[in-house]
Amino acid sequence: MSAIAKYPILERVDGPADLKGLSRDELEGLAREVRAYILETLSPVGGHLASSLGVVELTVALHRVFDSPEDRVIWDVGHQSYPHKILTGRRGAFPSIRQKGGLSGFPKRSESPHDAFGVGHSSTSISAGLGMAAGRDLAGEERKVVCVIGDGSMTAGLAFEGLNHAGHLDRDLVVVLNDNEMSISPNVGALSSYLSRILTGDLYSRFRRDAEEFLRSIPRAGGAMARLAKRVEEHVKGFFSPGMLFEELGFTYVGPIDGHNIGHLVSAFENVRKFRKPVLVHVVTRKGKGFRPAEDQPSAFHGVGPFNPDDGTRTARGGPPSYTAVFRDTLIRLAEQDPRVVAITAAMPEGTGLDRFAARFPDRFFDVGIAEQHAVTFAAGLAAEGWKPVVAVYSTFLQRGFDQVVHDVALQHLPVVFALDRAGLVGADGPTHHGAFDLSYLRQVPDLVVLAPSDEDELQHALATALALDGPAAVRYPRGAGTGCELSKTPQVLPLGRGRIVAGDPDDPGVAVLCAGTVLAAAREAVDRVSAEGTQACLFDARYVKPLDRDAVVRLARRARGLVTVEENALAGGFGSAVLECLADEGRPVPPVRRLGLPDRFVEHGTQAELRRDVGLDAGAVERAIRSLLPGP
Ligand SMILES: Cc1ncc(C[n+]2csc(CCOP(=O)(O)OP(=O)(O)O)c2C)c(N)n1
Repeated sequence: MSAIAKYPILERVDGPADLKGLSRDELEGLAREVRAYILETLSPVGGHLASSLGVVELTVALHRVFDSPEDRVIWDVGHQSYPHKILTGRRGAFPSIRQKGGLSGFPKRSESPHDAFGVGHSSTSISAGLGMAAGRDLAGEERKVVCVIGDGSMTAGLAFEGLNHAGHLDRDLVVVLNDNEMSISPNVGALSSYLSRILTGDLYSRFRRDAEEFLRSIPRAGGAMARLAKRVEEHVKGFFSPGMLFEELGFTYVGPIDGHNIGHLVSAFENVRKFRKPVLVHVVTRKGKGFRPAEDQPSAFHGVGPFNPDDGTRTARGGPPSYTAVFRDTLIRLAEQDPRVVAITAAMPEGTGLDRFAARFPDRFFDVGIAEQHAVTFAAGLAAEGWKPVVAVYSTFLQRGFDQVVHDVALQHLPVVFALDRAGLVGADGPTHHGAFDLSYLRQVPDLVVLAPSDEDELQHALATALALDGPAAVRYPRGAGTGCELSKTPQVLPLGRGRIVAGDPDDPGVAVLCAGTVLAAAREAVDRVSAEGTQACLFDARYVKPLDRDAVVRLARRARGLVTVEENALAGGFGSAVLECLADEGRPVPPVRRLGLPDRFVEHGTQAELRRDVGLDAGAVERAIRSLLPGP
């Protein structure tokens, strides 16, 4: 069957302008086709499925009513932007999504004028949109700015900062709250309960009950008081607006609206278009809508690998356990031995592996919502009371909590452990998600111990070591499968600030290859290859980026003909920098050095293997670096 026959309405849509002439029935047909197209395209490759399926009707209605790109449509997080991409001229390119050279999985300003703001981290849309609204007003221009934010993303402080300022500035701004009661996992927190009480009407009933109780408690005073009581009783419903919280913040509240009813959505947006002040449109959607397996298991289908489009089954990944799984199991073992160990996630229980910890130790587990800054300071508070908090967070998202790491943890010498998952190149999620900077931004913090284990067994030891310290520590490890090495029965506490030689002779090293983290495997391959040809090379696993094993570095540098440093972190300020600083500080003559790591540019998306090859972090690149330090033929 030709593509045209399959998607007859969608095939006619090359941009939002093509939606303007469609009938209500055609808009509904278009939504069905967009959904089918997403399912067909993603089933062999995977991607952010459930959130995108949930906003199909919402996206159709937004592009029907608003005029992107003149009107700015800003998607929060952006993982739900697939229907937006399909309807804004990228239908044909959609099958390339998340693949090297293809469409990004997130809105990206350089990709399309319809992507008003680049994104990947959550809760930025209201601040960015308000800035655009303020910029528009300064320029005396006319256009709408529409921010679409999920109830999960609304839990972050940044979103509240934006709302607070928006009410104050009182500009023409539309915030669409896409409420599906889910973050990646079920949403948490008071705001989430508030929203569900709006939906059930429970808020009003409770308010009335409380008011009635209050009125009954007033003595029969008669006169003015009695008249007031009567009026309150009569008008209590009038007092009440379901979106009272948002009204108090200076927004006009519209909703709740069925987010799968295009007719209702279009009418609501047509009305809202006429407003000239902050409006919050509360839209209720179902995550995974239209694909039963995703509706039933929205967390599993949030970000998904290849799946069967008929029944949603997925093939289990074989091979060695992932670093996340080893962290997950080790932490549970260590927590069994030490009842002071507690664990914290910022809305990522599955992604970090803490879901099992939560099941095993429900009282010692905290999901704080998408609130990395709060997670860090909350952990500091727990540590101040003698607990041993482990904050499990993706490297890229800890960027949000940097000041808290410095001011609330390190400066106060509190023993908080940061388990940094997804350190290094993450692959298809691309530059918003690569954990490219943690070694640089953590290495400069006084008192903080930074461990970069080189395989999954080392990860076990690193975690045990971090938990045994009396100050703060970070342990970084990558996305994906481990090396398949044997796992020690008991995690060991490692000597502080000491690395280890894993191949070659440190007294006669030839070329010394110094590694931080799981790049060791590629380096080992390279060292094995050149050694097999009789070239002398020595391989050093630093284990710690801070404190650095200065003795070992100086000793190797004194005897080596050249040094290669390898890390999956930005070269600027990373492990290689630490090695050079150390040698400069020691006043040593430095042999020729090649530093391998992430370049001073944002690395795009692709598979991890493709990206490592591109940036020069595979075995071939290490081998070339070693050879470049040998005397010429
Ligand atoms: C700062 C930050 N922390 C964590 C994440 C990981 N993350 C991606 S989507 C998501 C849930 C978002 O929930 P919501 O906004 O309600 O959107 P939904 O997926 O439910 O449509 C999370 C936690 C992120 N993108 N950014």
